[in-house]
Amino acid sequence: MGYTVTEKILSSHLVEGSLERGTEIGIKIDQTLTQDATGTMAYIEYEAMGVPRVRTERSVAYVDHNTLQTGFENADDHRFIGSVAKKRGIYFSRPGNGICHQVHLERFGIPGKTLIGSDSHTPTCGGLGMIAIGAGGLDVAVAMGGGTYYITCPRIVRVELRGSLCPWVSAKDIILEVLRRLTVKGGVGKVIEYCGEGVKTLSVPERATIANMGAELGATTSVFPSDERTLEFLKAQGREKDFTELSADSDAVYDEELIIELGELEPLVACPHSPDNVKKVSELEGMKVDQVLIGSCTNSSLTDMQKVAYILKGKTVHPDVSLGIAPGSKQVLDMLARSGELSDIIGAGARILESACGPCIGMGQSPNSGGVSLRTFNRNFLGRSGTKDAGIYLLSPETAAISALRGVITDPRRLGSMPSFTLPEKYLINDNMVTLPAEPEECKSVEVLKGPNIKDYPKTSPLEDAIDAVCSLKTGDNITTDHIMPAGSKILPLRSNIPEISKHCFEVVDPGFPERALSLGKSIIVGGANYGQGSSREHAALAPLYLGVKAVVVKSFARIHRANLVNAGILPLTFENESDYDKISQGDRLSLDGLLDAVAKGDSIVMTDRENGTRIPLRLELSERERKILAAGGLLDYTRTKAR
Ligand code: MIC
Ligand code: SF4
Repeated sequence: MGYTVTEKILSSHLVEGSLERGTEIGIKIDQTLTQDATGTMAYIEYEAMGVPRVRTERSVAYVDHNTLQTGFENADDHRFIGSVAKKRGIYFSRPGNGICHQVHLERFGIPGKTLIGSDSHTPTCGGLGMIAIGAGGLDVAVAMGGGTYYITCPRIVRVELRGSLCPWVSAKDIILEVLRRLTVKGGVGKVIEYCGEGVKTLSVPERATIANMGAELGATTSVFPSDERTLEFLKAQGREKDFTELSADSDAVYDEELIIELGELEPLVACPHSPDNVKKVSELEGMKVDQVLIGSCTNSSLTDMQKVAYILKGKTVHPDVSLGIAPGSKQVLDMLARSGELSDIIGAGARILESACGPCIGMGQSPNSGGVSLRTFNRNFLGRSGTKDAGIYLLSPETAAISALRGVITDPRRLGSMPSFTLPEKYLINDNMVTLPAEPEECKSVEVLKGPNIKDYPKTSPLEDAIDAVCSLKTGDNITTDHIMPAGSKILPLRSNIPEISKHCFEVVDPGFPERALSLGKSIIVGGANYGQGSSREHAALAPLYLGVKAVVVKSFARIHRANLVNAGILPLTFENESDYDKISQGDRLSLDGLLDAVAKGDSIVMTDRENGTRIPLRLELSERERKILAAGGLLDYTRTKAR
């Protein structure tokens, strides 16, 4: 029996377990990445572990999220990250160098290697044939220290791409079609592996767009083969020595299959407030637009920007529209500047933003009240743009650019014939914004620079045998980590200060939650299906930990958030019968007994609702390792005790 690309990479990195679907496996991690919004905490955790130098083949620390710097906090975080990177053997990508996933794809990703990153869109490098996975900061810190990374052995979905795309239909439309079919829950516990003749028609940056937004499916990751198109990209980046060929065996066995006829796809758009609320652009044509934003780690490659420049050249942005453009990296921006295409973009009236996440994470450019904002990004969760009543639509750069000119949503196929856009033979290579770490003998003298806003990891305590606590919050389905721990320009500067950021926990759902939880001392959250989807931010577990949340009881969890809860020592419990969800009300007194035993060896536990005496059976699906972590009070304590 042959192997899939996923199995080939996983088996060559397997440290624990076997590739049996649904069981926990441990894999060796070759590369890590962090960004600044999750990185400060990841490096606080790394420093607490006491490993002098990273033990990976390559670890890179990026600064791309918190670049608005409206106070000292972000700049202090950047300085802290830079100093830890220098001391601990980590490459430091300075602010201005670009968005972590775009830069990692260009300069560091290597086919066949494993990468974890403290950001949910780390799978972008799946476009290069890597197994690249988003994780919580603490998992990344452990991997930097040489520790094994654990995941549930995924089911593998074969997505066969047939034929080729029609003019002005692009990679974004492919992933929107996958989202339309599978939904935001459809990828949980799975790797999405692309194959078929259609794959060869897509360049690495196009594949990266698709792998990037696989995060919105809840997938563990997405992966493409490494083939002649991969070699073409690596050559153009001056990195052909990093190439290895990698493809699935012809008799490889998959768990599920999906076929997409590329020639039948039309331009698509994800409507508010979920990336799977997908419609055809043609159905929405004529809708008035207030804002258009082009960029983010999904769609900010050189070719994306060249298409935009071509569409905008010699025209003017519609008078009622504000168009913002953020090229994904310094390499992209510099090449656009040299070719004159940047001038075409500026000439049309676009507002040029720095090469960073910016508006994608609510760092500026919030739309007007009730505004319609078209974005080439990957997430349109409620409130993420900074304007709660705005409607955010996710679409391709082609659709975004023509709509910005016309002032209404417009099908880009109206542009008529399309010139061919090909990758440059040579990208402009200048890594001068990547600071190398100090040599091992010099690193002792490097000082770690901590600003006053950088506080310690919250207090943890070992698991207690009984929890008697009030349900401090009951939520519905598909709660995102943006609901739990919102981002945006006001809250992001608090990422390295858990006591302060906790005051905003669940702000968009129930602003009274933080105070209520704190005054209760201990509490339990009850939620619906796919709880914790979206961003990898471990703050969505650390803030509840600080506020005294002991357990989260839901219908089902999203992968990264569940792992972050375990890492924080918070019990992740699921209903045995989903209908029991209806029996609990917010404010009910809930109790769990015999936890030490159950966490040590059980797979179920009964929770009693003291208000009405109802006994609710819950599932406790834990690996042996997770049992020990929870008993110790979290991964940090567990790692420390193991090291002793
Ligand atoms: C996001 O797109 O939501 C983020 C901001 O990049 C997050 C990380 C974070 O919250 O810092 C992610 O995707 O993991
Ligand atoms: Fe940055 Fe947006 Fe990508 Fe997250 S999704 S890494 S905020 S560009």
